[in-house]
Amino acid sequence: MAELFKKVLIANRGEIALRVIRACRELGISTVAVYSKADESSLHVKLADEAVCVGPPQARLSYLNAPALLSAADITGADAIHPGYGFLSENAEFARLCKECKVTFIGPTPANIDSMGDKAEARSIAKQAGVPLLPGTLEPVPDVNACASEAAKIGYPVILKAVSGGGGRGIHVVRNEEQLRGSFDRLSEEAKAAFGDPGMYVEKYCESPRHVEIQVLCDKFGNRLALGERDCTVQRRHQKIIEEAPSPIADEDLRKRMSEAALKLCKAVDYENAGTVEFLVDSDRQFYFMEMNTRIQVEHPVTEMVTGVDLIKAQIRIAAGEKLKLTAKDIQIKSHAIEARINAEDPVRFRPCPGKITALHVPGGFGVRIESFVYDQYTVVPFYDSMLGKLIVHAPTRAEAISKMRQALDEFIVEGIQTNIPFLKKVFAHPRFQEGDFDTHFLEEFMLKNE
Ligand code: MV4
Repeated sequence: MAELFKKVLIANRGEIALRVIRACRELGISTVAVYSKADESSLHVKLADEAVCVGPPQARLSYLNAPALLSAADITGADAIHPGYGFLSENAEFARLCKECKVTFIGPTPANIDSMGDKAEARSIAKQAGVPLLPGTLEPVPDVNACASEAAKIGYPVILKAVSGGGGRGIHVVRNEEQLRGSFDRLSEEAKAAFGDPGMYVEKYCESPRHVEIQVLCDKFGNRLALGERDCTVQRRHQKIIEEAPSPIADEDLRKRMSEAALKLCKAVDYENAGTVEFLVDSDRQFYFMEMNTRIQVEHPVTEMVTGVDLIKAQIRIAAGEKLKLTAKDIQIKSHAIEARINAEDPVRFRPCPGKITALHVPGGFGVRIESFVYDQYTVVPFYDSMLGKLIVHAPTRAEAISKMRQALDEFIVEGIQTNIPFLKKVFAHPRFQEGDFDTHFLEEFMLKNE
């Protein structure tokens, strides 16, 4: 067996930093936290074996500051870096820098990150690998005329997407040529400003899809495993709010076909470590490749609950050169898990709502898991995203999981700051949610307008 790392530096903050610290502890690996000046009193600083301040509050100067992070790894003697999600987790250049500094980046190869980071290239690779795609271009369209002629071939409505976007950024639906001509140049300029790349591609627009994604683990020896799907259809402005596993619309057959497609893509790019292949599923339960996320995701715990696999430990073991011991027959999904993201935001306008937590009671009990970095009297700082943590429930059936989630949310007490807990309670009480009968427009249609 390959030797695991001696010391892992966690290049992140918040709940995911704690999640990684705990996994390292269990594996007998010591940990280095990094923190910004605004995070001095964060739990990840207290729970790690060592902690290094890497800069001022702004993420650009701290959690995104590659030289500072690599210097911290150097002075503490860390032999690996776990990037968590967000920040530098999908930055191929950072993964390359780690290699140059002889520190293992716990994640995919720089080439993996690059090929999936270019959304048109990812489509092209998926197509070659035989993964189902919506009709559309496999390369960026050079200008508005080319875009209009492609759109005419595909048939309206179409969706314009930035090649370097992803996760709902840089996308726009157009329903006719006039709308396309009215927005193409502006979108391309916005993409250039946001991602440094004006490239746009065009795809048939799917009106009422569900977002279903497959978790994969791949080792350095060509062993690849799919760990079932997560349904992340409940979103607001491309912010996921509730995720569950399995998907209410998946059966063994759909899961098998989506898993095979995901693994074909992994094989095509020689993917390594944990990843997620995102699909849209239309109302006829046809699925289409959207993009691949080359990181551990926020919602990974629902997969852990239904498969029994610790995905963070798996990432560390794979990066250290261990072989995947699990095979497809070890993955049997017979229970249900749901995650709700708990955000510090005002429940009406959804605006971030930092401040001091003056009282805190978190739910517990059989099948209730909390992943959070906050504690009583902690002050939520305004510099980062507003997620305080995640509540995950696990039960034999979806109905029981929903019931458990509702009890848990009722037990939750957070005073001093506003949270989205009241909003979550309404979603879980909604008959359409309870029936599993919703698409990506659910929150906008049923929660915001009619309330
Ligand atoms: C789409 C789509 C419909 N048709 N592509 C949004 C996030 C990014 N990963 C892709 N997204 C979409 N792409 C085609 N061809 C609808 C969405 C979409 C969406 C997808 C998943 C979850 C929520 C969504 C909300 C609006 C739009």
